[in-house]
Amino acid sequence: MGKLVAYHLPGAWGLVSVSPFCLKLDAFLRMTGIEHDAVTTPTPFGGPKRKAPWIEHEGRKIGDSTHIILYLKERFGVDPNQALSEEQQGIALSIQRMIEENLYWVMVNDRWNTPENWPILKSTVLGSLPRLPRELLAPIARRGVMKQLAGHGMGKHSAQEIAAIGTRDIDALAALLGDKPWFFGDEPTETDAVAYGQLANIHSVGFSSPMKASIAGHANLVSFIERFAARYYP
Ligand SMILES: N[C@@H](CCC(=O)N[C@@H](CS)C(=O)NCC(=O)O)C(=O)O
Repeated sequence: MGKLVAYHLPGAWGLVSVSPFCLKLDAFLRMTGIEHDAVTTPTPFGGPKRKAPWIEHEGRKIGDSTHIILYLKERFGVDPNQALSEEQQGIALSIQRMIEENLYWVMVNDRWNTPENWPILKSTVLGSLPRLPRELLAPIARRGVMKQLAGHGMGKHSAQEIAAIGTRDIDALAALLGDKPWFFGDEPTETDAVAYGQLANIHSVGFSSPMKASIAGHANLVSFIERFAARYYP
């Protein structure tokens, strides 16, 4: 089997990557024990979809964390979800979609569209770039992200509405986890990697946000993030 290389955006705030999708893939690779090289890349532009993460394996480049995980499951014969019932698999996909297609955009708004967070963000998320390219790239990157936020629709809401949207997702995640150690019981599954990638990236940031406060208000989610980190990022 050829060597697998996974490309991730850089880390900050004690996390391996500031990108929830990169952190999710890294967590999945650790969970399944697939041998690989993890490479940090300052921008997503080397990826086949110009987004991070991406992998290279046996001469192929594959982009999108979900496509990559589907590929890895098939190619390496791993599946942390194999013990789940069909109903649980349906719930797992719904949780993933809520986190990645909705809550993610609340996080993006907190990071890029909140003036007091911008300087902190610039020096961490773009912090691995040398100063001059960073100063040139930062406003361009920010304009691009604002366009994405508006295109998605999240950026059309007021700050209060966005906070309320994110809080409902966080409350739903806390209710789904309940008092279990992992989302589907006693053993971690892919859903835990998805949730960790996103929740840790809200909880650990160096600025306050309504979402961070919302997670802090759910002791089970805070314990979950700590439990995941202790197990896979000791
Ligand atoms: N659906 C993709 C989303 C990846 C994604 O949005 N990555 C962000 C970083 S968190 C990115 O590279 N954004 C750059 C851009 O959109 O220009 C996945 O699961 O990998």
